[in-house]
Amino acid sequence: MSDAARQTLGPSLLERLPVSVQKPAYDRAALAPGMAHLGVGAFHRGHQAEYTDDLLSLRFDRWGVVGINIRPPLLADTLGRQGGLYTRLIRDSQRIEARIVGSIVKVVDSQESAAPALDVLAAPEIDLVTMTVTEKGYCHRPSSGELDLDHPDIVHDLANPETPRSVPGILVRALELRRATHGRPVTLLSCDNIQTNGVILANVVRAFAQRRGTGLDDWIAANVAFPSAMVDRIVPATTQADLDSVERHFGYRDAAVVVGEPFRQWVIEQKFAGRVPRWDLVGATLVDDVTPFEHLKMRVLNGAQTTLATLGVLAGLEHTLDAIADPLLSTFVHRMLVEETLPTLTPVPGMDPSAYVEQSLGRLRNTAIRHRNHQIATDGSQKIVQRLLNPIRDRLRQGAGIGLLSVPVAGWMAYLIQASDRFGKRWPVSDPYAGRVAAIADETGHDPRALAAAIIAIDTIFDPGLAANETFRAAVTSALGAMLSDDPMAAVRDSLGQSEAARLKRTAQSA
Ligand code: CS2
Repeated sequence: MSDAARQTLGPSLLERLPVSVQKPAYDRAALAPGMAHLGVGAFHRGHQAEYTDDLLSLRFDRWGVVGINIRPPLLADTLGRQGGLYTRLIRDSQRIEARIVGSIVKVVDSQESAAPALDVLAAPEIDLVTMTVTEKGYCHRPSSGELDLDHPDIVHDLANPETPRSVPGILVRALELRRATHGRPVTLLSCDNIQTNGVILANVVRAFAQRRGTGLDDWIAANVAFPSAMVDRIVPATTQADLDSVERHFGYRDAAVVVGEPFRQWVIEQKFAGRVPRWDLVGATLVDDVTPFEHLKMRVLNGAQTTLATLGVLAGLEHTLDAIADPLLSTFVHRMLVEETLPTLTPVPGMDPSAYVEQSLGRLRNTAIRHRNHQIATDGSQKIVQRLLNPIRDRLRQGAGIGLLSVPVAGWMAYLIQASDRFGKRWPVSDPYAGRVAAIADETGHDPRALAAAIIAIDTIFDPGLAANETFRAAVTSALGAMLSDDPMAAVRDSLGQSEAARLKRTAQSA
């Protein structure tokens, strides 16, 4: 064995690691698989896999995780070579804490064909499937939460149900195989940042199953649970600098390092089928209704991230930490959350929403977490409904102002428009609607009114009620106009001035 191989993380290195690196406190060799996870990215490694590792240390049981990727990257090259082991670093401005997480017992690459994934998901020893497949993985229409039957992967999978490639297609095929073989119940637990993620997952799986027409949907109704969950920890995509930092600080190589902040939270709807791990013993909260927690997290923390990310890119800033260090953006995001977002939230047991805003903004100021604005702006079309449009709808229903919340909506549009050909490809974007917005920009040119109107007409993102609302259209159009000018931050300054003037007017009227 070469020196490099000897110093690469894997089961044989566990005994030789520095004492400053925490190791699994259980016998990994005795760990058997009991659940699967779809989408083993940084977030899973920094969140659910860590909770499971905590649980295994506290109360050892058959809860090893089989990690499956149906999209790149290949797991065999990283976690696979390391026997599933990886380093989880927690960083804030003061400290760096390293721990080896041992809960992933096996990894399976299923990018070429669904067969390897189906083998795992249909196996009788798998009682639970968690997933982080990103917002777009559900193939739903963000504006309604229903399965998008025009989605090319869904069209493909309905025609070829035994060789699926979409998440709904793969899950339905796995359930079909479970029903035909052992019939054991299973919980499918979404850990993606979509509001009512369990409902959306149930919608897409059951709508697909109904089209199979084999009575499968009735079996699903009786044997499969789709709890909703709110998941939280900021875990940016791992960079080469993160990999290097492990080697520098602790003296070994690890290709699957993940770096996160100290804060973590997991609130899970108590609605399970069959056996489930007792994550509630290690900090997760089980509740009857996740909705108020989801609203709080997605509208406050994620709303702030999307705002800082898109406006940050337009202002030429690289990371969330740079955007929040900017006095104008910091004032803007704080006022937006306090004045417009907070009044849309329903009370959350044991949590003070105002304190939550301050805590969330504090988390975004953690200078050791280098979250790229472009990463957060990725797939913005799938994120703005739960982060911005839903609070806007609630405000409009209350007859309240939306002058601040409309700015990041225009920011999302400007982010995609500026990247289109007509505006000179200033940055590469990744969003399923990027092509559509670029085509709109090509047809409409620079006129903000025409641009905003054509984008708002995309009914899979903007529901018809919101799209027809004149206050919304006017606010977005005015912000978009400023954002496409030479001084994009004028939109931010103007909206703050206008909302302050409106507030003073209301105070004078009520005096
Ligand atoms: C981020 C989230 O990339 C993004 O969309 O806003 O991944 C965010 O960091 C997590 O939801 C925090 O829990």
